[in-house]
Amino acid sequence: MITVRNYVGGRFVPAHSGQHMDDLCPADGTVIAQIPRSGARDVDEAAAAANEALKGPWANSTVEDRAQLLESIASAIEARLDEFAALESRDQGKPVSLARSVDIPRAIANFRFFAGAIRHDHTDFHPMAGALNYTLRRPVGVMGLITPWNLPLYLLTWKVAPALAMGNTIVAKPSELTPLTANALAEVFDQIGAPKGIFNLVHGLGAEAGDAIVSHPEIKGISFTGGTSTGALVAASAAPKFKKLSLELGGKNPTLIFADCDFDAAVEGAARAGFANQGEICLCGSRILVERSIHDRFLTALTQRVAAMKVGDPSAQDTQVGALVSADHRDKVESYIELGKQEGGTIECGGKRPELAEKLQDGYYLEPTVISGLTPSCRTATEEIFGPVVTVHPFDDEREAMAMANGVRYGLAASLWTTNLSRAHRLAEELESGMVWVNTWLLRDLRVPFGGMKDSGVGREGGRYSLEFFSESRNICIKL
Ligand code: TXE
Repeated sequence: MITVRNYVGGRFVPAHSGQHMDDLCPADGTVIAQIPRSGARDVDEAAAAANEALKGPWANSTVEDRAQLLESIASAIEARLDEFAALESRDQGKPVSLARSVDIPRAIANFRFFAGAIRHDHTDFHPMAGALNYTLRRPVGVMGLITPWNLPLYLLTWKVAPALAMGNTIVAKPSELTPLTANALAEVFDQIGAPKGIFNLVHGLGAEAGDAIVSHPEIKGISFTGGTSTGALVAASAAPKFKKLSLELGGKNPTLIFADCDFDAAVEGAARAGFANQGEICLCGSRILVERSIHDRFLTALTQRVAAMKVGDPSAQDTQVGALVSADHRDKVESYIELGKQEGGTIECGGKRPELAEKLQDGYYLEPTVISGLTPSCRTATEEIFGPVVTVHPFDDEREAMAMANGVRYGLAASLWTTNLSRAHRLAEELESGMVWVNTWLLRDLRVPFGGMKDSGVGREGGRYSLEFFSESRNICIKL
């Protein structure tokens, strides 16, 4: 049993409430940790520590100081790679092989990438008649970082690294469902002797600790990743205080399959996009739109591929689909499968809990599920399920495909499978989506803008977009 504490001003401390919450292991429902139930007072102290650190030697740190700090953090995580991967898998339910090959390496890469990014960064210079303008980028101040449970360390470090790179200090709150790798990250800060107070971690519920961060007057910016309805609450609380705000929210992303695609690659790509991390990735392609001439053949091949996925113990190396993050979340996903049936869908595969070994009986498993026969505008096909469920729909031509792809409130990501180059360019431009992949999915270059349009969020992070978000630009105009 792990006892987690907050990390404030370089010390591990309990919450003022004295209360703890159980952290459950999705694989078997056992309690693996106790986390502090923090509130406004804890956030106050964390914000004060972060403010204090802003005025200390950190304020005079050079780009090279900060780049080296980020590299030290990366190396310290790398030295504990297996431990971090095991923690992430136990806490989240994802296959340990995925945590080891994707989540933790990507967290390490986030620190190394932003160390490089600030070393090579430059700012604007605008000469004009009789004067010169140049832009300075200053830290925003104390940044509040609120992160979800699906990619816990990966998404937290995606914000921590650029925030520190630009000289800010941090009050972060990980999801109450998956606090363990954030806690291990605090241990890393402690172990490498990072300046005290630059990274503060407060655990607790969204409506308590999370809201206290968003509404805190000393916290000048909020970067939030989570559900769209929570994002609306965060925006409503932060906007009147004119905080810098970045919102990465939900998605209901289309995977568009044209008859001229590389068929086998498209089946493989659609399966991966639908079910990676149990479908618990905001970028997952959960609406598969297939040109009618290959629809039936595609549906059969996809169903075979998905039905063969190995579901079960996240700690087994050959598991492809682990446990969902919580019992509540599995209930939610199951309620959508029921809704899909009521809306007239056919369950092609999955749709129920798998039969697993005795020791996994209390885990939150669900078979990967493919549903066909639904109208594309029904709730199952347009609302974010965020689990191992995809719906498959036929279309007749590009116009209909575009109307279906764009006919949802979300606009985060899309993937397009075709060998027709001009169609790929044409439709990529028409898709209402922050990111479009052609003949691939989740191929990431950390320099590119990441984020969504419509109800999928506000703002972009990644590369210079992160550096801009985590800084204030100041123009200096010098008359010659
Ligand atoms: O996320 P929440 P939940 C979607 C997905 C999922 C749904 C709800 O559809 O089923 O959202 O998941 C903190 N003020 N995504 O409820 O609530 C919370 O503690 C400040 C998509 O777990 O959005 C956590 O740290 N903070 C998504 C973080 O917000 C608050 C990933 C996210 O939790 C808060 C996760 C408040 N009032 C869920 N309320 C993605 N896009 O990747 C909660 N929080």
